[in-house]
Amino acid sequence: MDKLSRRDFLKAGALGLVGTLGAAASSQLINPPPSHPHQDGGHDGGGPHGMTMPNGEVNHERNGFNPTDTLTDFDYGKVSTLPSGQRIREYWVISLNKTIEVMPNIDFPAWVYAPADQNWENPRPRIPGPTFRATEGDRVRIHFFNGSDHPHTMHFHGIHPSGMDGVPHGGGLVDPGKEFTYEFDAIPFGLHLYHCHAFPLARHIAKGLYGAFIIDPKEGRPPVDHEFVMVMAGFDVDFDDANDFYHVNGIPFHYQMNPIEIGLNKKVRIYLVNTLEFDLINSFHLHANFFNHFPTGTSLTPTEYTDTIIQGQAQRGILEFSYSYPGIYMFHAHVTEFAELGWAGHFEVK
Ligand SMILES: [Cu+2]
Repeated sequence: MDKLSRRDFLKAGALGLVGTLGAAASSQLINPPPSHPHQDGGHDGGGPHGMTMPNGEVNHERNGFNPTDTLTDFDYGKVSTLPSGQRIREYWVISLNKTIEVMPNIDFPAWVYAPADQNWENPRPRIPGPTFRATEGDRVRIHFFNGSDHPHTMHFHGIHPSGMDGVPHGGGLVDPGKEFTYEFDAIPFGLHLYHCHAFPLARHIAKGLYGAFIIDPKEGRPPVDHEFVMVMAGFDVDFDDANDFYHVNGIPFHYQMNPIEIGLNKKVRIYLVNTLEFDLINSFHLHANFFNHFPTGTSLTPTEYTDTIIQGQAQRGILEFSYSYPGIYMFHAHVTEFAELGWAGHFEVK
């Protein structure tokens, strides 16, 4: 197969040269014929609203997850109480090799963290991995089994002992067929993340081994009507250490094709995490609105009222807003190239 580069994808979108790309690209890319009346002839081709769009949905069932469900899928674990009275949340996670259809007819040989029932039964592969959610001061115990064919770890951001840091030199590297239990207290409150820390690090992360880790403050956050988690990342489908597609919660363009419904004047809270490899920055821009930004979620007081934020890799923040006019509103990376390669979505305010 010809090498595909993101420049090729952009060029194809611009010039209608889809047929000149490799088979995989030509079978999925992107723009319908330039018949749209509002087509402006711009470089983004002829999709609806002048945007690039895939020509269909990926097979969510075969992938094992649907990003619409991921938005609100918070994993609180199996809850019990330690003799000390401390609450403990237990999780079972298995890493797997898993083929994910990231764009129609483009399969990516991913590595995934699959949440599972006790003793790793009924694993549920997904990208990103599960959104772990605990309360400040809880004990968190993660039973990790490596069901893939490469060594992996689970490296959590947070405050914990060295041996629980999920790095190779700390004993946290888990060989295929082996298990390891990570255990630590959930501190500090905020929005964190976890990812594999085996080397080569960029490759292990970019293959899909990342997820969000929310620690709620003891007293909680003010109630809202909608809470969504969004993990921003990319796919390097031709393994040239450059991203070909960008996405939120695993599938490029998903929320553009499947708008996220929110209520008029309802309060929205987004837990936004950037795990993108190979590009230095990512960003989030909200259309026709402004949001309060709580960087890393470690304070209950916002630091900024804005409509665009930038995140380097592992940066994260909580965004709060509401819409006072009904309609369809875009949100996307304001690295516009990323937006045209998948990192774009819609809110539908009703
Ligand atoms: Cu790994």
